Amino acid sequence: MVTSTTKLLLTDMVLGVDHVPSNYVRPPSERPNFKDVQASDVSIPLIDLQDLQGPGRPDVVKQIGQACQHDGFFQIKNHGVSETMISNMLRLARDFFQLPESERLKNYSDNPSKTTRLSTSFNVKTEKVANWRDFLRLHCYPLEDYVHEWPSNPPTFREDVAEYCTSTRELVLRLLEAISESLGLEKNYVKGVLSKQGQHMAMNYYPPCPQPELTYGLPGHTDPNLITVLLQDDVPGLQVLRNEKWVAVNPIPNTFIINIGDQMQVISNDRYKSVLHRAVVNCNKDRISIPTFYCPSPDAVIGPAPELVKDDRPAVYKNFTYGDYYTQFWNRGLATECCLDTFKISPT
Ligand SMILES: O=C(O)CCC(=O)C(=O)O
Repeated sequence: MVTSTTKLLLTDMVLGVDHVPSNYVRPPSERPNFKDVQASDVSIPLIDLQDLQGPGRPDVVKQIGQACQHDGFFQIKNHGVSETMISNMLRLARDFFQLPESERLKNYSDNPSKTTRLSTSFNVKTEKVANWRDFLRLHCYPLEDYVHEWPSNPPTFREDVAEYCTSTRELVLRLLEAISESLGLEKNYVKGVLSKQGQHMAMNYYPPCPQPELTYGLPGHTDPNLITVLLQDDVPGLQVLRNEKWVAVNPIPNTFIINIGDQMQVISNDRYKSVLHRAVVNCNKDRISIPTFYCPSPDAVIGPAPELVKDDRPAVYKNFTYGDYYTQFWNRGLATECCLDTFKISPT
């Protein structure tokens, strides 16, 4: 007989489960503590990109720079990705996770170095406590290297996801120019350090959870990449650490949430912040989020931009390759102390 413990994916294991299995339960001091979480209201800036290519550009660039410096997170509207594409993506992700188990499992792998894979939690090979999440992870740039590996069910998956990836890449490149300018750098500076560039995407699926106070969809972590463009459905779950308090970022339809990743913190020599964030779950509704992770390619050498290193602001990080950083990130597991600390120049 197949029992719940033989299921590879959470989606299949949770059917009929009325409590959180012990391997998902966090120790009391590490639990979400919902009563201490603040509602987002105005705390995460919402930036209108309408004027980014017009006479209002300096003002939009300034808003982006301030958000990167003070919040590490901001929301954007009028970003150029159509509402139809956004709703297609959310529907496609939902349809994928509703496929029969045998169909989904065709994509299963627990090896983080695979470029297309369906898996669960974070890194089932190394972690001690599991997370209430299944995810499909895809490499997406250059598209022609990867599309043939992606799921072919639902039938429009490859075409719709490829279109979305192209649109989000264009958006990221516009944001990178603005971020470079906001740091006082030449507008192609950040793009220039990424070597051939990389783009990954996750489709995160968080099933309803019978005891959400005991576990996480994803515990607090920073993103190892350069910049992340997050699309979420209408179910709240994302929380961001701000002034040492967790703040809920409630969904606003057709907006993206942008966050600075570890590599941008390094390039900016700590002017911009890669901030801890987490996903919590709830007992009523499943939730979908779709982060696009924009990254350097593995051979790219990352370090503080020389123009941002001054006598009174010495380099905080040594130079390293993104490949080394990324391997370290996946091997150590999600932890609240940031992987960046390992790459700091030790004080003499
Ligand atoms: O689901 C979310 O809102 C956050 C997802 C996330 O942080 C991640 O996939 O790294």
